[in-house]
Amino acid sequence: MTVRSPIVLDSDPGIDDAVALQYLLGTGRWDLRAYTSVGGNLPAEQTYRNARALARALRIDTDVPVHRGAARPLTRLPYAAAAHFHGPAGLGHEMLPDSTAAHLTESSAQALLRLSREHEGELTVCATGPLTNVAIALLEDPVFARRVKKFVFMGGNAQVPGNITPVAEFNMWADPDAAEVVLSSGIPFTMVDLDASHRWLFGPADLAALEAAGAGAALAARLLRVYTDSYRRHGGGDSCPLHDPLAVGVCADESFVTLAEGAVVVECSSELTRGQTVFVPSAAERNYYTESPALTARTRHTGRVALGPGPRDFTKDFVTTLPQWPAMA
Ligand SMILES: [Ca+2]
Repeated sequence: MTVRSPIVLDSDPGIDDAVALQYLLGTGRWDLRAYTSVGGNLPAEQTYRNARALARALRIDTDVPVHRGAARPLTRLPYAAAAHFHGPAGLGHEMLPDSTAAHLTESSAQALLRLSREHEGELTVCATGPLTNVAIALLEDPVFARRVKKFVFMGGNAQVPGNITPVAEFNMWADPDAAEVVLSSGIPFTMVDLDASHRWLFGPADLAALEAAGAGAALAARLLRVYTDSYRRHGGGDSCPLHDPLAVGVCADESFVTLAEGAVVVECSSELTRGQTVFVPSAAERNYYTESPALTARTRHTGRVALGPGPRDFTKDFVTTLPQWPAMA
């Protein structure tokens, strides 16, 4: 029997978060220790509600604790709703019933800290929303950065335009201060950004495959139909990117993306370029930029940054893996 590795999914469901969770379960390779919600696509209370309902729909609510995330970004006003993309309550047109599990008093950040101690050196943390919870954990205990084995997040854009402003990706824009805390902390990060996620598209043939995959994939198919319609309305054609599922995929297999080593500095002061992720290739890859003390001081910690898709077909893996864990809604 395969030993499953401990992981926490920190998420702001959200449609692509929802299917990322089902995909994670479908891989069968992870021991999901907690599902920690964070505000982002919707206010924190709504993403928490959605996380509980999804845990129930995916039949994990008796085994996997769901935690409530920070009520607002580190220094900014509470999250607005991206309802125009994800539907009025964040999960398309679904009205999923709440879980009957007890509400926990331990917050998402507290759960992250506890699990990093219980699984020191072994825990993978995958974040598919703003990085508020992870930043709070790091501010509370900076050693968190050294206890996690791997931190993979969906967010940012290294060499391509943004998706919420011309220069910023949504998760980084939603809480840039949190992203800056995390990316300068020394945590071993892998940034799964728009450079890669906009290249793994889910199209009509993939939707048809999911719709044909049986009742257990019907919820995901309905959600992805709404998501694709949203992208179509915003000029995205007949397909949608698999942002959050790709981050989950990269936790297990980096060959879905092409990675480069470097530092990422997040713009926090300017409203115009808020949340822009400035990718600075590692010293071995560059011989300029050295005259900026600001950059030099802030590029001490490097991580791995996706610069494009990798050799292994992620969309194909997603479509075949997700139905392995049937939903009951
Ligand atoms: Ca998300």
